[in-house]
Amino acid sequence: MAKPAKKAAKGKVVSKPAKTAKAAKVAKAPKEKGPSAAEKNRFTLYGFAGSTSTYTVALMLSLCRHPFSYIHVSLRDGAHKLADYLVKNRYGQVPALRDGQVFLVQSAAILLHLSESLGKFDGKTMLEKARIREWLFWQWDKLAVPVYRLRARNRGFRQFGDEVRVMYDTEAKAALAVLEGELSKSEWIAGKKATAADVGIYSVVRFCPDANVDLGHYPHVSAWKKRIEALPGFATPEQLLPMESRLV
Ligand SMILES: N[C@@H](CCC(=O)N[C@@H](CS)C(=O)NCC(=O)O)C(=O)O
Repeated sequence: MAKPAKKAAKGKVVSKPAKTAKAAKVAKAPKEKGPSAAEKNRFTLYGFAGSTSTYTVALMLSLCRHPFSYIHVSLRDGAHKLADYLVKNRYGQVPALRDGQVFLVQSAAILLHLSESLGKFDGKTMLEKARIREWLFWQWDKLAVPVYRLRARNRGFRQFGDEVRVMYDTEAKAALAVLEGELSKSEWIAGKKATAADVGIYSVVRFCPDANVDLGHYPHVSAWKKRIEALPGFATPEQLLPMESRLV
């Protein structure tokens, strides 16, 4: 806010001396404030480039425009089962997120933590908050497991026969039909704007083609996917998850 002009002793208004052209120019173009050192150091994400659960956390941080360091945990070398990693994630899985002094695990729980603590992609009412949790639980219950199992089979990481493949395929399609119905009624899953529920579910839907599940049958889901990809800060797994560690 501009300071009021100073009053002189006799009640006269004394205006400030006029700024030189150079000083005025400097005042007009303030330097853009980058993240502070504390902000930069706050988050470290431990993950693996091919991991969908790591991607969802990286995407959330990117959408929140928050810098983070990234530590590559080599699943191929079994680094996620070593003692120094198990103190970060008791389940021996990626991702883990260091927020200051604490480690957080389970990607859906991390999304909720980020949305609440950064005040972005969070619910604005008790009902919206409850809806976000509901959809994130549903996502793991009904959508993520079949899609991830089918994707892992396609990539040669899991072996199972055709009967099981058909079962997962049916489950994935049933879950997408539920999502299609919901997104035919509203633009976003749990609120009037994008929330952590959209970020979490997007990170599964994105990988449907890798699981041979065709999104062409779900026009509302496909349109919503494009809306997420148009959000400021959106980035792909390739852009966010390198094969080596990256410190900010
Ligand atoms: N529910 C967990 C799932 C994490 C998960 O399945 N991570 C995979 C990579 S995407 C993993 O670490 N797999 C190795 C293992 O389970 O031993 C989460 O959301 O964080």
